[in-house]
Amino acid sequence: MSRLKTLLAAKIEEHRPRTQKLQKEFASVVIDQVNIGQVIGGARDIRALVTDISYLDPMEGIRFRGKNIPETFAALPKAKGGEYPTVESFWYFLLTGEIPTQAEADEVHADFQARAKVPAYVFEVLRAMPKDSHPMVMLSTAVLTMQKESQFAAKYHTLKKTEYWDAMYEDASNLMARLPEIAAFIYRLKYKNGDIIAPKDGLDLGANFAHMMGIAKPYDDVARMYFILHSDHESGNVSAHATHLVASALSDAYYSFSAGLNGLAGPLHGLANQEVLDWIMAFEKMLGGVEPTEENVKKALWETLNSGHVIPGYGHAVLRKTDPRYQAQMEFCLKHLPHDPLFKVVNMIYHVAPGVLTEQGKTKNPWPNVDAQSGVIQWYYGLKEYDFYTVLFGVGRALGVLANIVWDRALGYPIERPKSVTTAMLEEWAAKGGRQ
Ligand code: NMX
Ligand code: MLT
Repeated sequence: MSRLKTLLAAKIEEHRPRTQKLQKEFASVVIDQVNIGQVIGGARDIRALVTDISYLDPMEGIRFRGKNIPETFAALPKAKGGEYPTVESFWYFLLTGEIPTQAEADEVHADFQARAKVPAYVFEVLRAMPKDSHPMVMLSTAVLTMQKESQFAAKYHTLKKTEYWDAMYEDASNLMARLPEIAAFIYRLKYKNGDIIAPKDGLDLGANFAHMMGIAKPYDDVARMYFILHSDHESGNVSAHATHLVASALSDAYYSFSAGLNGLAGPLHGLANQEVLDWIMAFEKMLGGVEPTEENVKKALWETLNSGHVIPGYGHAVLRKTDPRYQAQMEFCLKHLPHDPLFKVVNMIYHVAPGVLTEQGKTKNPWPNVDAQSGVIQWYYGLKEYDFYTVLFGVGRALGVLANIVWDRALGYPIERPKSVTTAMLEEWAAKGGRQ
């Protein structure tokens, strides 16, 4: 057994009594109350999910296993010749909460390489899809197509409940190892006339992805940074929750992650990174060669709001300040592409949009989220087909949601099944001032 899996097994054994004790001795302790606004309003803020993999503070932003973004980047072993940690070391960290040594990270790399072969039928299915399929449909389909590889599904009838996590870990690791090649294949098939670049042995996941995309350095670091930043955002976001929900029925990792990707493909969630570029391109087209200024940005933002649409890349269900993932990418831009014209427009929007949204007075958070800043980096390195951007989010998001469903099975979380009520019941409780 690999060092990662051995450590994970030990961590699971150590953790299980904590969950069991809470369930057995403290099940009736109240930690939240639910009001009508939350029931109608998307379950906002209801404390109803458990994860130890990441936590999102509204003001501070995300912490992975207790570390914020700069701490995470600083703590993990870096890729050879790169400024960012390897995705492999981050996977080890997300699963176990421990910082791997270089040797342990190298072992994950070797393990991923051993698992990386994508079944040929996946490429056949992708090639057979309509040419105008959205890349997220292609990614989700590719993942679902591989369901027949699931070890969890194959062994389900023979496994004890305490052994479920092992098969889920195998499925999650196989999926994680294969996703970069599938994503790059979709890109080259769709936008590069099917001129596919084969994976190369010896490269870490980020570098191999850059290689298969056909984009030169420092895109290897862009890929590492991007996948890590998009990995996890605690458990209530749509992609994480959808993955967890489907996995709670003991559906395997393929079914579950495909569901998560389908949620990520919504414009209020991961597709917002595509929407941001779409908004900027429409704005520039509308200007017809006139220089963007804060004045004409402001006018365009108001036009978007007045037409009843959202400003993509702004607002958040939990965050109440600028997303630190936005800031991390902005720092990258300031270092690598400070004079890029698109970066300048993104910064102009950052100067103007929070004021416009505040003046409009609807959103609880007028600040930018991760999606407002991610496309500009991709664009700069030549990835201008922005309907592909959510696929990049999806590969990154796999790290978080797959690590989570391994732990879901390890801790034996049950099938998720909240209770629904009728509108008449809500009206009755509203009239009585509460549910007696
Ligand atoms: N532009 C215009 N209106 C907005 C925006 C925005 N960026 N953000 C929120 N609002 C509106 C929202 O539509 C709602 O309007 P109404 O009362 O008419 O339904 C009102 O403000 C209150 O919404 P909030 O409670 O502030 O936000 P909520 O938690 O419901 O939604 C988002 C969160 C992220 C869905 C929302 O801010 C949004 O639609 N943002 C734009 C899309 C986006 O960037 N999504 C990506 C989020 C990050 N990710 O990658 O998933
Ligand atoms: C995410 O990364 O999932 C988004 O920021 C959405 C969220 O956290 O609700």
